[in-house]
Amino acid sequence: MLVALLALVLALAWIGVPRLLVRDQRQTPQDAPAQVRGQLQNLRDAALASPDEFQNPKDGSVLVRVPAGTFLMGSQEGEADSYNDEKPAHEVYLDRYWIGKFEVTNEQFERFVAETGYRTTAEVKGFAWVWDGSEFVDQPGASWRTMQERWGPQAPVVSVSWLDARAYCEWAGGRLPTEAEWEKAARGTDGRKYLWGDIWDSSRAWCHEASGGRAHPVGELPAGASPYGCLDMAGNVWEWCSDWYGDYPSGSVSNPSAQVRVLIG
Ligand SMILES: [Ca+2]
Repeated sequence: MLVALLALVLALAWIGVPRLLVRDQRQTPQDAPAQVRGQLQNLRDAALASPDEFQNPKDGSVLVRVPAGTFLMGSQEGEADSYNDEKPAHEVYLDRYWIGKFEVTNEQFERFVAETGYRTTAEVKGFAWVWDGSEFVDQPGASWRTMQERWGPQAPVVSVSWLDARAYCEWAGGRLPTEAEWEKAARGTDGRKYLWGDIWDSSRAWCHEASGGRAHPVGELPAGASPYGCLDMAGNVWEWCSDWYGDYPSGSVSNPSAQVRVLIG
């Protein structure tokens, strides 16, 4: 699955940070275009709301419940379109958690900024890493604000650093998901390769060839929903995870995290 996602992401390169850039132990790019999908856990409201879905009043995010249990993480040896850093496939146990159904939008991020006065890394440094059609370039003056002007309030927020993403999630009452939490929310527990099954379908995700080279309002492709109902996990924009990057374990693990920031989906 990760393999599939990575393949997709590489195809998507108009926006996002190639995961391999994160792998070489350099500092995570502070101005990387990315967005956040807040993940809440043990929030009091969750227990009072629907058993499977509720809305976080702080930022308006819809959260879906992912039950406790194991799932298969990573790709099998010999699997087509797979990368070595996504192997071996291994069983992971996760406690129950809640994760954002949609990518966080510009409108939501603006609410966070209005309430806190937060300045993103790109705004402090005076530039952001922006896809120019063939590669990422440092673009003076670019930030989530300029990208909002370009793609609109319902598009996912981009040009936010990992620190920005973490700050947003903390403000919203949650945290970034680990890579394992993200992957389970995307592929469920039956070992499927893509969110919807084992066969790639470019009509279900805003991948490079279908997107027109731009981000789209979140949730426009319901046919691309994950088994838990999460949307745009494949395609649209990449999303920050809380983890540090690292080798996958060879055996089963429980509630893992790793060591270089992971950007996915
Ligand atoms: Ca995505």
